[in-house]
This record gives sequence, C-alpha cells and structure tokens, in this order.
Amino acid sequence: MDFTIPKSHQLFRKMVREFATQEIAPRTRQVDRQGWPDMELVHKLGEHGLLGIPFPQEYGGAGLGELGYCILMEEVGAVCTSTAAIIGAHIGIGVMAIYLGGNAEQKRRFLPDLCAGKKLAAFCLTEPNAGSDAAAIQTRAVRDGDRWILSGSKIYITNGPIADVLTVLAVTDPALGARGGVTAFIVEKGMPGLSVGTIEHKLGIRGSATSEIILDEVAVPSANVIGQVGAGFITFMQTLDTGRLGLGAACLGGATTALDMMCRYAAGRMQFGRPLADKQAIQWLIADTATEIEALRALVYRTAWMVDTHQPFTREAAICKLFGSEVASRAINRALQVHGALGYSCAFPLERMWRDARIAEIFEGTNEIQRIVIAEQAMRPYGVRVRP
Ligand code: COS
Repeated sequence: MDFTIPKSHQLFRKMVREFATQEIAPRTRQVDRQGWPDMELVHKLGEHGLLGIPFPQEYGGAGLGELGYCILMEEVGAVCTSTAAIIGAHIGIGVMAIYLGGNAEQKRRFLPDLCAGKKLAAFCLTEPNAGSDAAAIQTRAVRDGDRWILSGSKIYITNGPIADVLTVLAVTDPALGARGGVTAFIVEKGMPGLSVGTIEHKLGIRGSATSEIILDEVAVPSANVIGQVGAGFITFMQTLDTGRLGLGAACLGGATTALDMMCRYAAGRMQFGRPLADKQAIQWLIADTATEIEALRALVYRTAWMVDTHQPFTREAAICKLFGSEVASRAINRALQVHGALGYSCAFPLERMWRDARIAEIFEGTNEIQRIVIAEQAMRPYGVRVRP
C-alpha cells in the first residue's frame, strides 16, 4: 500500500533505512552476543529524532503519527528485532501511556526529553501473578497526602534496567478492580525505593534489556498520576493497542528480510545441477511467504491509517499482532529450512532471527489473548461478551 503513503513519509522511510543499514545492522550480531543493548546506538536513535517519531512536534516529537511509527518499526525490524523491541517498549507503550492518558502538563514535562532520547521509557504492567490477566495486578498504591506510596514488583520489563521513566500500573482501590480501581503512575529513576531486580537471560532479543522492577514504598507525587485516579486500566489497554500495531510492523520487516534471504539463496544455491529456485518445493515456500507478507503489509498500513484518522482500532491492532508474529515466525522458519545447515549455523544470521521472532507471539499480550480480543469484538454485535 505504498501508494497511499505521502511523500514526507516515503522520504522518512528512506532515511530510516539508511540509518538502519549503516548504524543498526553492523551491531545486530554483537548485541545478541553480548546480551545487552549498545547504549551508543540507543543514544544515536535519540539524536536522529527516532525516539519520538509519532508524537506531535509541540512535545518534541517528529509529528509523523502512527504511520511514521509503523515505517520506523518495519525498517528497524528488518535488521534488528532487539532494537525494534527497545523502540517498541519506549515509544509504543512506555511514552505512549503518557501521551494517551496524561494531561498537557505531564506531556510538556516528560515528552521532550523522552522524544530526544535524553531519557528512555519502560512500561510496567506484568507481575509474577498477573501476565495475561492484567487486572490481577497486586502492586499497591496508597494515598499519602499529595503523594502515593507504591509497593510491589513488576517482571519481564523490556528496557527495565536502562529506563529513566517508568509508566507503572498499580491498584488504588481493590474493591473496584479494572473498572476504576487501577491507576497509572509515572515513576522516575532515582526515586527512593525504586530498584532493578533480576535481569532476564532470554532465548532471543538478547540485545534488549529485560528485568524485574522493584517498588519498595516509592513515594510518587500526585502530579505523576497519569490522567485520572482509577483510569489506569483503560489507559494501559489503549496503549497496548498501539504497541501491538507497532509490533506487527516490526514483524513485517523481519518477514520481508527472511523472504529476501530465501529468494537470494534459492537463486544462487545449486543442487542436482539446478538452482534451488527451480524446485517447486522451494517455490511454494517463497510464494506462501510473499502472499502472507502482502496481506500483513496491507493490514499494518490500513490500521495505521485508522489510528491517524481517529477510528477505533483495537480489533485491527490485535489482528496485526497475531497475524504479524505468526507470519514472521513462519517466514523465518521457512528461510532457515531453505538454507539447510547454513541456516542452523551461528555463523549466519537466520538462527538469531529465528530465536528473536519467537517473542512476538508472546509479549504485548500472548497470541491467545489476541484471539480473545478479536473474538470479543466479533461477538459484540451478537450480544455475547467473550470472556478470557
Ligand atoms: N481499549 C479500551 N478499553 C478497553 C480495552 C481497550 N483495548 N480493553 C478492555 N477495555 C475496557 C473494557 O471495555 C472494560 O470496561 P467496560 O466493562 O466498562 O466496558 C474494562 O476495560 C475491563 O475489560 P475486560 O473486562 O475485558 O478485562 P479483563 O480483565 O477481562 O481482561 C484482556 C481483558 C484479556 C483483554 C486484558 O487483560 C489483556 O489485554 N491482557 C493481556 C495483557 C498484556 O497484553 N500483557 C502484556 C504485558 S505488556 S508487554
């Protein structure tokens, strides 16, 4: 659907592609090996204005909307899933929670530094007893005059160890639950009682940093309550909608790279006196992957247009995330199969891509949760409320 993309955004794609090729791609293998982000690269992302792409210019963003964000995620996802995960945790959910739920003063206070990459964000929802069941969180916030005291722990937080600004969901009224009893807070690095717990060692996206976040009676000023007290669950759900779309875009990039690798190898690899591309078994893998990628591309960019034109998109974002993660996993798995033992070798990038792709079926809401969200939306007109 490139034909619907304005010139400004096409130029932006060109710029990001150059940046991704020159700055990100050469570090992809190294960040995977070291199991930690390259902080120089994270700073460069900020210096190039890439950490505030969708947000309005008045808050220091590039003003390129969701369309710009999806282009960014597609191009970065094409070369490095770890870097896409860092950007997704920052823009797609961390900063997005403040942008969607915060008041003008909070956006003025926090967004400029976050958009410039002077500060990095993380989104803190998941807890040991609350993964898919987001409303079951136990982190507690108790009012104390003009501040709130937060206690609890969050786990599997992407950017957790390197974040300066954390958007945190906590229970403020256990009797009300998700409907009015849960509030979102902006917690800042350096606040007494805030600490980084266990660092995760992961199968993939090893070039991103994931950790536990511990809140031990952290005093957070009321000015850091995102929006209204009790509105946090809805803000976090709306934030996840945009995050899931961006993740679908990153998967589109990864799948496209896999198809490119598959075709390139099939064209050059000779077996039984003919290139692999001459064999129908390989052609069908290529054809199925190309078909799925085109469907995903149409889905992602149509959904971005829906966001930018202020239409509801919860269902479409869940579809992008579900379909995108499965398309990327299938595409990379097929590319690995076409490459045979070379695909399995650590000397070649496909094994890393294969490990990296798996997380997209799990984080930002498992694919099982996406199916529940999609079924819920489908059944609404029939008067049935689908429950998890
Ligand atoms: N946008 C706006 N409002 C939403 C919403 C969305 N995307 N999703 C839910 N809500 C609203 C509901 O409409 C409901 O309000 P009303 O009863 O007034 O209509 C309220 O929030 C509670 O929703 P619901 O009853 O559906 O909540 P559940 O506890 O049943 O859980 C799911 C809903 C499963 C969708 C939610 O828990 C979820 O998304 N879980 C996955 C969490 C996740 O993605 N974790 C990843 C961690 S971050 S990387």
